[in-house]
Amino acid sequence: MKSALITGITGQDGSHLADLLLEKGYRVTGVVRRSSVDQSERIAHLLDRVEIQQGDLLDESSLVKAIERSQPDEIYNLGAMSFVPASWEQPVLTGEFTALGVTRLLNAVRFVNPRIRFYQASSSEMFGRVREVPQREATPFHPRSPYGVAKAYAHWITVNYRESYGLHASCGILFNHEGPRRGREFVSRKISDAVARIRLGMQQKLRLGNLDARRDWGFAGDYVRAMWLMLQQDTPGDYVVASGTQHTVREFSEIAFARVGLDWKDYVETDPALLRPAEVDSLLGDASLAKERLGWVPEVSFEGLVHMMVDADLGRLKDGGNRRQ
Ligand code: NAP
Ligand code: F7E
Repeated sequence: MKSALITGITGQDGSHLADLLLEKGYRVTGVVRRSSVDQSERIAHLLDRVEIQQGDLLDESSLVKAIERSQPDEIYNLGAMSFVPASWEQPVLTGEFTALGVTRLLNAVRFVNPRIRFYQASSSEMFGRVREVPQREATPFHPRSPYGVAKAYAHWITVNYRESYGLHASCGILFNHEGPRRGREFVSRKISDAVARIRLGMQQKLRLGNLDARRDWGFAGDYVRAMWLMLQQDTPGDYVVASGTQHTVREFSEIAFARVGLDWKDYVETDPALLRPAEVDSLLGDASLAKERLGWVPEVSFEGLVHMMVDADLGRLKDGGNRRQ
C-alpha cells in the first residue's frame, strides 16, 4: 500500500486529492495546523479514513515529525495562503507560508528521506503580466501580487532542490480551478453562492470588482488527477495544467445567473473597492505537455463547471446549508 502526506488537506484541492488517493488505495495523512475552531468541513466525510498530524509550514520541526511519523512515499504540498488580495494585506506572512514554507518542507524531505516524491502547487499567477499567449512551461514569469511573487520563489526553490540534491520534485503550474468546495471569497464561488441566494430571496445584489478579467477556469476534481500523475512518472518535471479556454468574470456571471433563469445585469454591481492594486488581466494555459506525457485531459467543461457550482449552492442552501459539497 502506498502512502501519501498532504499539506493543505483541509483546503479545496487537499480534500479532492485525499478523495482520489483513498480511492486508489493509498494510506493518506494530512498535515493540519492548530486552530481554535474546527477547519475540517471539507474533509468531514473522510476523517475516519485519513490520519491527521499537527504541523505548520512556519515550523520545520513539526514538518520533520509529520514525515517521520507517516513515512510517506509521496508528499503533496498544497498548503499556502492562497487568496491573492490578502497577500497585499499580509505580504510578509504570505512569503513565510507560501514561499519559505516550501523550503522548510523540502529540507524536511531531504533530512528524513530524500527518496520521497514531492509535488509543489505552483500557480498561473506566476505569469502575471503575461509575456506570451498561451502560457506554457517555458513562458517567463512576471508576477503581479505578493502571492505570485511567493509562488515564483516556491517554484524555483523546488526546481533548485531537484537539481541540487536529485529529489524527485515536480511543480504543477495550475491555472484557476474551482468547484463546490471552493472558498467563498474567490470570484467563482462568490458568484455561485450569490446566484443561489438571490434565487431563493436571501440576497438582493452581488458586488464584484473587475468584470473584464479573463481566466482559464477548470474543475478542481480534474486538476488533482494531474498532480497524482506527475508523481507517477519515472522522471520529475514541471507541467502547465489548464483547460485551454478563457472566459471573463462577466461571462461567468452571465452563465451562472442564466442557470436559474435570471439576467445577471439586474443583480451585479461593480465596486471599485474590489479592484486590485495590480491586476492579472488575462490568463490562458497550454497544457499540451501534460496531455502528451501524463495523458491528462480535463473532463468538465466551463459551462459544466458553472452549472455544477450553482446547482451545488442551491441544493446546499435549500438543505439549510448542511449538504456536503
Ligand atoms: P485553499 O482552499 O485556500 O487551501 C489552502 C490550505 O493551506 C488549507 O488547508 C490551509 O489550512 C492550508 N494552510 C494555510 N497556511 C498554512 C500553514 N501555515 N501551515 C499548514 N497549512 C496551511 O487552497 P486551494 O485552492 O486548495 O489550493 C491548493 C494549493 O494550490 C495552494 O498552494 C494554492 O496556492 C495553489 N493553487 C491553487 C489554485 C486554484 O485555482 N485553486 C491554482 C494554482 C495554485 P487551514 O484550513 O488551516 O486554513
Ligand atoms: O479572482 C476578479 C479578480 O480571487 C479571479 C487563487 O486560487 O487562482 C486564484 O487566484 C479574477 C481576478 O482568483 C471579484 O480581480 C472580480 O482577476 O477568484 P479569484 P485569482 O486571483 O485568479 C490562482 C491560479 C491561484 O493560484 C490563487 O491561489 O476575478 N474579480 N470581482 C474578483 N475576484 C474576487 N475574489 N472577488 C470579486 O468580487
